[in-house]
Amino acid sequence: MMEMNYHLVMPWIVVLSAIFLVRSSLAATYNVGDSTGWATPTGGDPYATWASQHTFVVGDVLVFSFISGSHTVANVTRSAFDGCNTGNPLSVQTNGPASFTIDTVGSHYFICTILNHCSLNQKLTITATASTTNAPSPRSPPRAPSPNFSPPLKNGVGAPAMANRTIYLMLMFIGFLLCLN
Ligand SMILES: [Cu+2]
Repeated sequence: MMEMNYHLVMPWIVVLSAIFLVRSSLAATYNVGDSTGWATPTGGDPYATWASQHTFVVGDVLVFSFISGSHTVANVTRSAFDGCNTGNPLSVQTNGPASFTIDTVGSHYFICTILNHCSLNQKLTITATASTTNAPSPRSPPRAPSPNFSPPLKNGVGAPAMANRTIYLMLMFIGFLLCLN
């Protein structure tokens, strides 16, 4: 047990490190609010807390989970976010779960347009930086900010996950080959 066979172990360390590096820079899918989903907070500012616990890059997908009719998710300007102005959003999605692909660097603002939910802090702002691996981003072409773009959910959630899995499999295969040598 004390004698580690470095010939066998080293390739795996390399592979695991590579997986970690690739993972940390690839676009990812986030469930906003985690298990709470997109709901009206009963106190505090949980979505600010949630956002502060994550880092976002262009290409990431935000999934807002809510029952259609109970909430909405509107992409709004900063001033509309600050003032909870629901009048003139950039886009609104009324069907939950709703996904939003972050397609530009910088800050993005989301609010619920139902009743006074925004005033109760059902609002989220995130700031995205450039992705290190897919700068021109062939996987995420600029998406029309169409409000009723119904199938984006499957594409948005599935594509990055699929790319991740492909890279995992490739790295596992490389590790396997290294072990054979
Ligand atoms: Cu709401």
